[in-house]
Amino acid sequence: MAKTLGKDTGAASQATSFETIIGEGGETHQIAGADGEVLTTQQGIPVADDQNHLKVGARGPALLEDFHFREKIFHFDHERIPERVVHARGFGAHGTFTLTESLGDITTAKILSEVGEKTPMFVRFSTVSGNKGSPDLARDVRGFSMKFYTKEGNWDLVGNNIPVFFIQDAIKFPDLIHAAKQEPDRGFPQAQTAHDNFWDFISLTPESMHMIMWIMSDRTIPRSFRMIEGFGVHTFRLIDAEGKGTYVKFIWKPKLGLQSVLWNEAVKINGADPDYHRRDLWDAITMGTPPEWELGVQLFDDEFADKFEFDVLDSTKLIPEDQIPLKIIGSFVLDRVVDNFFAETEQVAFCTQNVVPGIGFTNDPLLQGRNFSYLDTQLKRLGGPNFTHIPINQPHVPVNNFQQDGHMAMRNPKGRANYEPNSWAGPRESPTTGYKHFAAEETGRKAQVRSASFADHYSQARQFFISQTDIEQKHIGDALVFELSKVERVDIRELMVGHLLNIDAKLAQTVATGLGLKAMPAPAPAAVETRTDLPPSDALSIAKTAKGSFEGRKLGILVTDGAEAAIVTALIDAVVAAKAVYEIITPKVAGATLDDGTLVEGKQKIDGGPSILYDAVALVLSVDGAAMLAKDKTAKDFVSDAFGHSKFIGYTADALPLIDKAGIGEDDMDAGLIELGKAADAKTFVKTCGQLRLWDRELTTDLDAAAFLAPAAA
Ligand code: HDD
Repeated sequence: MAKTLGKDTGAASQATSFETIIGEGGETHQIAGADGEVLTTQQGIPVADDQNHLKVGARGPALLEDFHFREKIFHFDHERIPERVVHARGFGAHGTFTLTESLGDITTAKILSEVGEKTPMFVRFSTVSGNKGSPDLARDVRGFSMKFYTKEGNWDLVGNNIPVFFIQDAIKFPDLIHAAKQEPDRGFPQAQTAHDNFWDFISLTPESMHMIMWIMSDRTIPRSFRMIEGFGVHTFRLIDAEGKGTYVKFIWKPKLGLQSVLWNEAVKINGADPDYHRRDLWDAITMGTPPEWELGVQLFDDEFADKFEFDVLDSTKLIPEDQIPLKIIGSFVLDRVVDNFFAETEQVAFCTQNVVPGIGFTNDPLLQGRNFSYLDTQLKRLGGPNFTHIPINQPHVPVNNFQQDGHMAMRNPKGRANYEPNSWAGPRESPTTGYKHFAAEETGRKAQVRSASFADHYSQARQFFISQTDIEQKHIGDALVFELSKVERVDIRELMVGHLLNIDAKLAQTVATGLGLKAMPAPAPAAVETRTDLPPSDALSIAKTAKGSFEGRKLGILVTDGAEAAIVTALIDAVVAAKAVYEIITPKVAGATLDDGTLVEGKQKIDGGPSILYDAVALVLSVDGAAMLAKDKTAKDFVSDAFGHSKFIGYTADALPLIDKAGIGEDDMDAGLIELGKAADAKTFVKTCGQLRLWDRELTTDLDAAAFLAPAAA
């Protein structure tokens, strides 16, 4: 006998009503009310029972006749599509690009020439080497793919957060990716380059050395997608109405500035919140603080290309902003999260060859190969040639052609003509508005060759390294030592140090010391000697371009019962004024009762809110609260990690026993520990947090600092 449990008006999220009853076997049935939505099969047939499949008797065998059961299981069995072979882990959002400066004199592309034009767009951020379920804070390049739904069709810019790439010719891409991903015999490591195969390939591929400097830098452990730059990497071409070309590189800069975390922090974030980056973007958009980027271009002609030190077709090289300053032409904002992750983020299909009239390719041998690969990949992933019919991939302009049929065809034209030329009706060519490829003059011998102009593999690697601040250089050394320490073959470690010798002697020495090499290996053979005349460029450093603001960052406020309400309130006010956000962390998630009797709710219980999730922390504790937390390992880790990660820590005097028990003695108290004696101190503290980290502290908290501080070998 069914037993009625009660009626529900579905107040939480649904407007429809339902009745909940318990079935004979004790299972729960939710029965649609009079105005309720009725569950149906894919054929629209109403379903009476979604808890039990059809059987002979209550304990008998299943019957094939149960079409609802079979359809439901069949559909579930086919829910997955192949994950992307690279960049499998990703997160997307919708936004709008607005043009502020016209490039109408050098391109016919409307999106780049009509000032004020707002173009809807979709962006997908990703990591490269991990699978779909890998953690967000893997040390990895971030993909930065953009689809612009322009008035002239879709334009895809499929870039990264690093302006150069590992290889020069697309034919090496499968080797690079095989080497970076899990080793084929054992199926690990996941989302890590710290293993033999990767470094074996790299040490035998000197063209990757510039990229290696970038991936060993803090760029590959970003604080947030909102705080990374984007680069189109290749030299593209803009084309005007007369068919004249202008070379262009696309670069986008985050309004919040660049920021990264520390490696020790990244490792812990991956455990505490593997979705750290996607949650951060989701939160920022849904809380009404949408991230924004400026889109800049570097424009140049053949004359510059001919005199530039390197080949502009070589994707392992960049053009320093000091040589060609960035021209900011617009900005885009990401202000809408997806309705459905699968439909949008998973099914979005970016193709480098999707360009609109006025934008063209160059002969960059990496780009030429990509233009084949992406379309090919979509066929495999999305199962047929009609992936452009999926809403996220559909252009926002009419699509008219005679391509027809195929799997899941959703756009099926009416009428008799399905060919052209024809004597019926239908779309026709347009020599005036149609896409015209750049009419390049090409000559040459048919051969499998690499241009000699691509042969310098170390000079820009060195330029990048010398452009970093001391602490950034230290991080590059730390990362190399960490990764190469995971490499089992000593000859690979040595060969890598040999390459580093061609980049910077001190870096090579730091890494050799860090690895405990017995002797310095010989420099790796170089096709072209490293140039030492390339000047440092500030734009290549995260620290040198810092904005000095706490905007968009997050303060973690640890609070116990009896803590000073005035300080908590002042901190919250200061954070809000700084356009930042905060989370209250309490010993129990229900919250803490402050000294004025108010209850402040906890967003996190302390075990779920370690300090690695915050940009800075404040300890607002009562005497009893501090005494209690001083005995708690998690609370001590909260403080010692924040200290070890060079974060700013605000504290009330009563919190000192916890600070002490966290291993921070009186001698360790530095300018990054700021006492919150009175409410007004909160403002000063949050302003100081705008410096983001007290980097000097790292030299006293890290064993590897010794190797870094040692003088370079002669
Ligand atoms: Fe690629 C995906 C970026 C070289 C072949 N690539 C992919 C994505 C990004 C990049 C961001 C994810 C797209 C998404 O979000 O869906 N790839 C780059 C950059 C490169 C690059 C910046 C060098 C400058 N890629 C590259 C080469 C090849 C590929 C040389 C092959 C010859 N890439 C692919 C692919 C992927 C892809 C296999 C996998 C999934 C997809 O395309 O849609 O076709």
